Amino acid sequence: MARELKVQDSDDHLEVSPPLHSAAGVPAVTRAMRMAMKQMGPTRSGRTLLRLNQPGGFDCPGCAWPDPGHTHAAEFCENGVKAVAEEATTRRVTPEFFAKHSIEELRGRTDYWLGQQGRLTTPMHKAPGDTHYRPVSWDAALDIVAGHLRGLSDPDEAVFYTSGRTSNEAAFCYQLFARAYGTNNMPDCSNMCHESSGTALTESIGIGKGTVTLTDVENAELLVVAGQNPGTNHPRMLSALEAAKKRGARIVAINPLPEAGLIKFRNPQTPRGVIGPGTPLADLYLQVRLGGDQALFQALGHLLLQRPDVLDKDFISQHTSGFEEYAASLATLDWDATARATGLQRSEIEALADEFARSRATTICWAMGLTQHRHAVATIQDVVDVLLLQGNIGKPGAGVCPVRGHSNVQGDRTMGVWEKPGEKFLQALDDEFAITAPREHGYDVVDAVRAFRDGHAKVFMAVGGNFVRATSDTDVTAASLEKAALTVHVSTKLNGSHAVTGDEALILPTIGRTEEDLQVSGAQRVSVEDSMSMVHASQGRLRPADPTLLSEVAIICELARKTLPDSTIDWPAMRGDYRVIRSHIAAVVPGFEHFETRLERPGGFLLPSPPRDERRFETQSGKATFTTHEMWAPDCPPGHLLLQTVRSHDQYNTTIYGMDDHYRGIKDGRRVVFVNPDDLAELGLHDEQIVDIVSVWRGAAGADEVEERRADRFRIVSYPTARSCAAAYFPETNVLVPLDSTAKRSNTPTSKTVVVRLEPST
Ligand SMILES: Nc1nc2c(c(=O)[nH]1)N[C@H]1C(S)=C(S)[C@@H](COP(=O)(O)OP(=O)(O)OC[C@H]3O[C@@H](n4cnc5c(=O)[nH]c(N)nc54)[C@H](O)[C@@H]3O)O[C@H]1N2
Ligand SMILES: Nc1nc2c(c(=O)[nH]1)N[C@H]1C(S)=C(S)[C@@H](COP(=O)(O)OP(=O)(O)OC[C@H]3O[C@@H](n4cnc5c(=O)[nH]c(N)nc54)[C@H](O)[C@@H]3O)O[C@H]1N2
Ligand SMILES: [Mo]
Repeated sequence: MARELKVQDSDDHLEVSPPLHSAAGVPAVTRAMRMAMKQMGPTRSGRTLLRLNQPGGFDCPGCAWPDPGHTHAAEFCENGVKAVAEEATTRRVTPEFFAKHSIEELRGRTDYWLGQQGRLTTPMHKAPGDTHYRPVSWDAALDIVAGHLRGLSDPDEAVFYTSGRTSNEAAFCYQLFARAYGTNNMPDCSNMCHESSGTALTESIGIGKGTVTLTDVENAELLVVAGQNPGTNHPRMLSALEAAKKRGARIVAINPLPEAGLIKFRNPQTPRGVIGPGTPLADLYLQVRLGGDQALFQALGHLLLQRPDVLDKDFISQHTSGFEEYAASLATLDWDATARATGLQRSEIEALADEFARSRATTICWAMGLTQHRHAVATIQDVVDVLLLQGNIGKPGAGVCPVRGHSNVQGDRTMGVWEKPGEKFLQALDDEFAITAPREHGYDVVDAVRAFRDGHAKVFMAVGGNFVRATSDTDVTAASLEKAALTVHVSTKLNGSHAVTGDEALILPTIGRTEEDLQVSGAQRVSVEDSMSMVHASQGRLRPADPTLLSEVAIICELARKTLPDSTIDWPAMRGDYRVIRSHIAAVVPGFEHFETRLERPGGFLLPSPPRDERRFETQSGKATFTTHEMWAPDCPPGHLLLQTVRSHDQYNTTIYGMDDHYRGIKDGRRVVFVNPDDLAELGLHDEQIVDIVSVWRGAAGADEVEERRADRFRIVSYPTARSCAAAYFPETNVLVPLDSTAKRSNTPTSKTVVVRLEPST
């Protein structure tokens, strides 16, 4: 078991070929199956994959795209298979592994190498001053955490992070524990992800979630996909785009990169996709400059306002506020500024306006390409404004569709994992459990790093995720976490964050989605919420990676019991039977009435959405709100480029499945930077050259002093991206993103605009 695994971990064999123009198809699933066999072997692969996204099976730990009624016999995609294989692997990380590798040594390893070692099996403890993790009993491990928490002078010195894999049940217990303990310090991966969408939508339409269902996507007349790469990150979305296309929908892609999955889809589940030519997707492909979407949507608003015949005047007068001001702000447009910001021709923007004018039902989907910019919140509100002009909210085929990342990131928020909980939620929690939850807002991700850096926080606990590698400014984040008195990670797999420890540290291994969760009352199911507010059950059947593993719920409830001995909350009852947790959720969270029985329905149930269901907007004005913003776009000084940090096809955030980025033509390497050939010529650089990427940052207020950060030795790949824009993979490039470079109001790191220059490596 403890045999060393050889993992190729360098770019020595990097090969580059031209990018592809279509996505998916049989080769994709074949590639993924090969990966599954390598991790699980044939019998386990078959047994596991057949239960993916099936009634009575488990929810795919891949992305948050909904399942079409849980009916297809093989409702999985290439990346779902990879995500399952990564978790259901037969490889194991045992105490002998930790005896052999010091923490210092693990710190030098990539997340790929760490992840390939397999599943964690044993609670591990690093004592103060020690160089290695050593095995520890569950009881002793949880006593250590409880001891630290009880010893803090203020509950706000503890920080409780969550990644969006956590089930509703675990998330609910976790936030209850944090609040019963006395803090709202609950940063989560959302802070780095769709926080900008939540902030923008709550103000504009009164709810921080999308307003469409899968049926709406399939019935839209116009589908806009902006700042999203579904071919890699939400492959099952391509089936919905294909279905829409077959019904005559038009599709517009807005993206600086020509992403294969937006150009053409070869569906592995239809004959046409297997042997035929596939379905062309985007009718219009706008290669916008990074951060140019706000200018684009304002120009679109301007053009639509010139055509009163295409506006929905009844909707505007009955259901919206702020129209006059919005219309006045876009009565004229500076086309030169628009061209500079978007990098697009006026005729391209006019073509986009024609698409909108023709459509009676428009849905706009987006992901990280819109949310991770300084002006992300304003940009998303400008997107909503355009939809409001034509009444495209709360009617079939129309609405906003922020496509979520982690499979239960939306559910975790619904369960109260949030550093800024609302009064209504806290009041319901207080009533149900006879506690007084703290009212003061807590730290989000970036503020949590600052709190450790400045000595205000002392204990860091994470349920899932890879905080140090996923957060911006890796070196600053790592140095801050190292100041903690205790760091605790509840994890399935080893990752870079485990090698960045506080004075004392713990790794608590846990079971995953694919595995059976046995408690005193029997096998438990859990629930999750997808990107379109469908809640459904998930139940794993595989034997856990190790018989001693505890579930996330068990770890949290036992820790709560030890930390809060006087608590009147019955933690053991919740741990023993998750139905008890669900009955509390039903009492606290609106929309979860009769939770247990509604969970029986195959495919689950839909949570209410006032804008979608009844065009009701719970905003300040009681109406959907047009917002007016001054146009802004990132500045790119001469000799520099705007860098976006993206995912390759072979990774799940910081989990690296392999070293290829198939659709973009990259094989066996990750340290590449994609640059437009014309920019290369202008900068005096060339394809295949090895360069250091240097980010330059003047501070949020444009300070005089320039801060520089460096990532060494990337190979230039000449690539047809938008002008003055570059792209490279995260987490490697997170060292370049300054901690203080965040979106206004949502505080999300600006991972999609980093001003950089490229220097030939020495
Ligand atoms: N296989 C796989 N699936 C995943 C993930 C994964 O890592 N692997 N991650 C999950 C998570 S947590 C998330 S949040 C989602 C992320 O899903 P995506 O948002 O698709 O992920 P990114 O790779 O960050 O891609 C951003 C896309 O936006 C484009 N873009 C960047 N900047 C701009 C801009 O300024 N304007 C416009 N219009 N486009 C821009 C990029 O070119 C790219 O196509 O995927 C989820 N699903
Ligand atoms: N530069 C840059 N940085 C980014 C982004 C970007 O686009 N660019 N994207 C951001 C986004 S959108 C997101 S969502 C964040 C992601 O941030 P995180 O969610 O923190 O990171 P992940 O890489 O998804 O976490 C992977 C780890 O989760 C653990 N894990 C997996 N499954 C389970 C489980 O079932 N239970 C438990 N307890 N642990 C589990 C494993 O140990 C694994 O190593 O990263 C952000 N960081
Ligand atoms: Mo995400």
